[in-house]
Amino acid sequence: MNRPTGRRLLVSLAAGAGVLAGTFLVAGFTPRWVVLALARTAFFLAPDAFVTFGIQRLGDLARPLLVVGTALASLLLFGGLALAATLVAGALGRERAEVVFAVGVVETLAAFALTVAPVPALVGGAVGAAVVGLGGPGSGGDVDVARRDLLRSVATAAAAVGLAGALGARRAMGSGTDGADGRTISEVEDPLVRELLSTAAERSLPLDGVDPLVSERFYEVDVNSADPDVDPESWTLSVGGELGESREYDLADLRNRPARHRFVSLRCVGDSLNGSKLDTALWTGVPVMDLLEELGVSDEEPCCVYVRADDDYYQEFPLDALESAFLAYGTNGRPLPTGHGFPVRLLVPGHWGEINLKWITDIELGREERTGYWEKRGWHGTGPVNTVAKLHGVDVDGGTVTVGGHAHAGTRGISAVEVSTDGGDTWTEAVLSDPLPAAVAADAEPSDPSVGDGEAADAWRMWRHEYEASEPHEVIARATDGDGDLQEREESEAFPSGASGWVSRRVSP
Ligand SMILES: Nc1nc2c(c(=O)[nH]1)N[C@H]1C(S)=C(S)[C@@H](COP(=O)(O)O)O[C@H]1N2
Ligand SMILES: [Mo]
Repeated sequence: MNRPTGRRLLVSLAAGAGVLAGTFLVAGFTPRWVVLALARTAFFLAPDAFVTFGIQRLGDLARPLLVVGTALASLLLFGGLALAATLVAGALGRERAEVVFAVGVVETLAAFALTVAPVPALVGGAVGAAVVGLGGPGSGGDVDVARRDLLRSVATAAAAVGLAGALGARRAMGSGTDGADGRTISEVEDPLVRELLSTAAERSLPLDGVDPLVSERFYEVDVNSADPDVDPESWTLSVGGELGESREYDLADLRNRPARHRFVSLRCVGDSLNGSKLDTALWTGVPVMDLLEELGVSDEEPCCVYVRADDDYYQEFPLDALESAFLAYGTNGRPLPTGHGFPVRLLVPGHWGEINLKWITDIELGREERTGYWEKRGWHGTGPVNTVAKLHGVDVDGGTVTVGGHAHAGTRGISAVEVSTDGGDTWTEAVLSDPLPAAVAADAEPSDPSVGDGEAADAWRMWRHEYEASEPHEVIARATDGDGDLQEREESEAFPSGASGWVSRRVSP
């Protein structure tokens, strides 16, 4: 490769970087950024086995790897387009200004085709064209680039990337989407929410390094690399569908209905046996059945619910699951964080996380079974959760060992957690936290005696066990659900129906 061609290539790559930076400046880390738009397309087109492998083997790394991989692919794509445009326009003997214009048009069109977002596409195209312009493309088939021009061009692209990076870092710091906003309970405005959160804090068992009954950091699982940014003003939910009447609700419609506060745990079917994709929050919202009853869709005997969300995620599940389902617009006394479905998500107590749709837009009833997003990829996660006792806390203080964690069995509830330190020959019952309180109407008085009463229909409990030991040993934990059924002993991986087995850990006093 001779020198001028090498320089031309570099200018084109710099233009590609300029497009990535320019679109990012406007779109930020959203699906309107070309890289994430490409990632989304790739993910939806990828073979199912590949996606399942990614989730299974790469776990939390899958998402960053996908983003980095797609960023490189986008760089090559937009760099290649810049090169093609300059070569073609140059071969046609166009003037320098026309060559630059051609690059701008090609980059803008390509960015628009990926994102369907005109403003980021235009800005991306403009930055790409500017980089090429400074790189001084020749005309009339002359594709030489002077060294000084090359430096200017690369410096412009680097500046655009730097600016985009700085802006991205600021935005990332400004918007915590993980639900951990660092507030203390006393800073929560609503007195009833404050009362419920205090009750949860009081009932939490003290365990080093283990979340209390309301998670401090709520896990996130998404099929896309960036969360959709839904405009709460124009958001609507369509309910009904194929059977009978349909109706659209906006956020104000939901907020004007009688609301409830409710503790609900969520667990991902992809959570490993002793993994951390199990969390609990206090959610605020309205029962789905209230909306369906108003529509009167029950006489045609629908079997199935089809739900869809703003990020193109979709699921199907049996109608019974909807009985106690809930449309939540609040969590722990504030609006839902973006990462957990702002403005509204579905909660289906007792069922694996995957049918708890975030950014929900459609609830439709029908008479045929369909295949949901994860079922299409081989998972069986539309049913009730498995029973599990997690063992996350192990504290050794001299000869005193304290073990504990959370136990969850969905709507079946937990009736006991037992611990064995002799390989399963003998079992001792652990201390269980008091259950989290049942759902309450959001207009109840905090002092009302019913507040804090009852038992949440789907929330984990905490367990704790303290004992003396002098030798290294294995400690095993197992739960019994509210129906009296013992946690499944046979070990299985999360794929396809959720992990099973009893958690054990080595302890060295
Ligand atoms: N719209 C949408 N909803 C979704 C998902 C998604 O990718 N998109 N992921 C699902 C999965 S697999 C799980 S486990 C839960 C996780 O909810 P969380 O991220 O709030 O913890 O959301 C579910 N709802
Ligand atoms: Mo999940």
